[in-house]
Amino acid sequence: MTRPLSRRRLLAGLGVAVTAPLLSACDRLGQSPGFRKFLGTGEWLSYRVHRWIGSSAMATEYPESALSPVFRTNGNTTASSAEYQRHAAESFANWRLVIDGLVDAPQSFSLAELRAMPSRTQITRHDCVEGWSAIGQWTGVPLGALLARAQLKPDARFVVFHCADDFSGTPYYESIDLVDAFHPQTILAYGMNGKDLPMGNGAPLRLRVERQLGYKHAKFVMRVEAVESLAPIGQGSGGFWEDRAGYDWYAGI
Ligand SMILES: Nc1nc2c(c(=O)[nH]1)N[C@H]1C(S)=C(S)[C@@H](COP(=O)(O)O)O[C@H]1N2
Ligand SMILES: [Mo]
Repeated sequence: MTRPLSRRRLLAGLGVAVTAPLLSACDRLGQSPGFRKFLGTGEWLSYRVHRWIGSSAMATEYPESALSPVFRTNGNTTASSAEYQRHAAESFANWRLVIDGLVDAPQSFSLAELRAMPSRTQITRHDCVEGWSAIGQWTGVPLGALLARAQLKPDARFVVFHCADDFSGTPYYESIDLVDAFHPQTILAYGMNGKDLPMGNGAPLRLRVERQLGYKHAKFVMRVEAVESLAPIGQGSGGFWEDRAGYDWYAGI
């Protein structure tokens, strides 16, 4: 079990800027026996090691010359719901991202509002668990900035991404902890390779959580929900593939 004091000292020694509420939220997470049981043993080890040595470590960023000539699509390449198709037909002019759950100030943002906010552009490598990788450029709003506006309640532990698409009627969703949610490279991207995010890659908005595998990068994000526990969401394992196929919830690279 992590001793908060020594870890705080370690992080301070590394010169890593971690806000106190965030760190204590992470400590509380680690101390929660339910959460420990929720992860596999190897997964738990990798989660703890990553949290110990590098809560703020950055994923590698690449120069433009490294961009893959083709960034393939994978999984769903559209969402079949009538609502999503209507938004797509309107070029997402009336689409809104909702942020709710354990927040004091629920938010909703149009695409224009998101585009007007301070943005981050990063060129990173996407690694799919199926064995392919591609380097792409992503532009979007840091998730942390949106969560700061929504003001997380103290009992919020995870952030859930509800997507517009489904597989045979089961909606796609994903979730991450607050360390990844507030990581500077964690963005909700509306741009890819200098253009609007193509539908196949998750238009109008998709998550980039660069230190984890591809399936965590939820496409077609409609709603971001702050929760205390993942148990009541979907089948309770924290994501579509985690529920369906036993994929690790913590897919740290
Ligand atoms: N909503 C949604 N998000 C998703 C998926 C999906 O099918 N639906 N597939 C995941 C998988 S397995 C990968 S590898 C990436 C693929 O992203 P891309 O289509 O931009 O290559 O999206 C992830 N996010
Ligand atoms: Mo994937």
